Amino acid sequence: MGRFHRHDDGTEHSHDDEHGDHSGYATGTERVSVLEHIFGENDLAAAANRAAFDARSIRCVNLMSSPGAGKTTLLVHTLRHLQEAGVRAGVVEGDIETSIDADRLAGLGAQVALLNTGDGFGGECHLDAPMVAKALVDLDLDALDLLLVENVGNLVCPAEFDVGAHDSVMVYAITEGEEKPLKYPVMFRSVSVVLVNKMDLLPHLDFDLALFRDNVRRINPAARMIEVSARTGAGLDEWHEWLA
Ligand SMILES: Nc1nc2c(ncn2[C@@H]2O[C@H](COP(=O)(O)OP(=O)(O)O)[C@@H](O)[C@H]2O)c(=O)[nH]1
Ligand SMILES: [Mg+2]
Repeated sequence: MGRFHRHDDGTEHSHDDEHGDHSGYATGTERVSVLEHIFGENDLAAAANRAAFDARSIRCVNLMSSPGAGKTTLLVHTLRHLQEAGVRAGVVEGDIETSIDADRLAGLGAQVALLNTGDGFGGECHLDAPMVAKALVDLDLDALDLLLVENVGNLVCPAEFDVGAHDSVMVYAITEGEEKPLKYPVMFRSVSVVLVNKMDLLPHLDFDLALFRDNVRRINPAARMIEVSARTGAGLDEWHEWLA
């Protein structure tokens, strides 16, 4: 059996063609029931998170990517921008271990709640809604306009867990190649925006930008692609406008 998978319309099935089942669980209906239960619990917690945001008119955006694509570097720029724009921002910083990224975001005017997922089996590879709910306790939600969630770096699992965000955004580094939208379609399908990052490196790479854009379109025709460099700040105005 391939990985259990659920669509927004509620239909559920597994795919043999998307990505292999690396869970080590026995196959069969029992496993499907366990997964249904996990997703059901997660969806309840996600709805509660979203209700808490909506009650305070907070917009919540979930940032996902491979490790090292540039989420934290982007957040440094974005938090500076939000501070100047008078937007009261918060960050839920998800990492398997360490406070390295949370520390990088200190002093930029945002409330930061750190979530280390290392207690799970080998360290959870994604954030789920109950984890985010725990982090919310550390934030003064009444003093927030915008909450950014930096998910754990991974192109597979984070896309499968609703954390209660209103939108999901992917940071994609052009050093990752053109074909990843085809290899990780669940992730690319789950986002509204793909920030195509590390554009400053384009002259030094063989990266075929047109082919990458075509591949994203094949998987998610509605996704907006914004070319940026989180290192130099290029292209970030368009991203900040989208976020506003
Ligand atoms: N050249 C270049 N490097 C970048 C850019 N954005 C991030 N990096 C570098 O990529 C590495 C990983 O970035 P980080 O923000 O920690 O990625 P994260 O794991 O997604 O949070 C760091 O060495 C960054 O300096 C970019 O736009 N251009
Ligand atoms: Mg990071």
